[in-house]
Amino acid sequence: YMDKSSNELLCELKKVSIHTLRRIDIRNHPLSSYIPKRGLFENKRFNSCAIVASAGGLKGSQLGPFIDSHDLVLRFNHAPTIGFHDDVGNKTTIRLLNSQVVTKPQFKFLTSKLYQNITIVAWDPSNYTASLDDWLQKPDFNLFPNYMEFRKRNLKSRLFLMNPKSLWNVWDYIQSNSPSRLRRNPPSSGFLGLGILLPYCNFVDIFEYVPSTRVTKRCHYYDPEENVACTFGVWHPLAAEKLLTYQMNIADDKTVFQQGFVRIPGFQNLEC
Ligand code: NCC
Repeated sequence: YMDKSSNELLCELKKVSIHTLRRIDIRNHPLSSYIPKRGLFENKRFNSCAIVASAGGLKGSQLGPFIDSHDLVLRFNHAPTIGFHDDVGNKTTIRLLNSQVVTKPQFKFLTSKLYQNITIVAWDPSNYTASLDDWLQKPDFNLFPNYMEFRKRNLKSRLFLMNPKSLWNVWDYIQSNSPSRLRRNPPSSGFLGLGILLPYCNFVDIFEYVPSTRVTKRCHYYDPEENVACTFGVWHPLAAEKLLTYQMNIADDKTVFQQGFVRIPGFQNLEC
């Protein structure tokens, strides 16, 4: 696996099932009727997509205008843009939220402007061996009440749930392409975001996920807290994800390590 090409790795990833939860997946469950009838982006396609990792290394990067020049911009959790436009831009097309952000009162999921008028995908980790029913009965953080309330308040909202099986499909993929044994913790939002976008984009630029020369002890660009685990991982298999992402990258090293982004070709243009 060490010398698989970008193309080989992506052709493998293309076969991994990564989907949002659909009504038919949970047919008779009360949650089912709250799920949007239409799928995530269906037949929509984007040329350029940007994923903004929340890393401290983005601070001072001045990448904002370039990030905003992408057709789609994905951000994570409660990562703000207001006050940080120069470094991270202000366009947000989609947010990927972990279930802590959906449930913990401090994030004000139901009322914050951060989550209005955009597409949202929320995810919650089931156990590796759990069935969909197990997960519905016992999610890690119970995101279903707020999910239903959010959808009730705005019937046109584009709020999706990730199929929890997809998390472990992605984990299996990372493990099978990693030299060391990984703990069974789900991938970070960062790698999940890549998996979600690749079918819809000609290419995906991921900002400050593979650390550039701006690398810092700082966890987030929006918060002074220092914690190197945010960049290199403790719970999520972050280091393995990042190595694999670097292996899929087609940009030159100056782009990756000076400018601070990797470019991953979308599934549309692959020859497998
Ligand atoms: O920090 P977090 O991640 O919200 O970051 C989003 C994604 O950006 C990439 N990242 C972040 C910081 C950094 N220094 N380097 C990076 O590469 C990672 O790919 C990361 O996934 C998450 O993945 O959802 C996570 O969420 C936080 C936290 O729950 C939310 O920010 C809400 O406060 C988790 N931290 C804790 O639970 C304390 C983090 O482990 C994973």
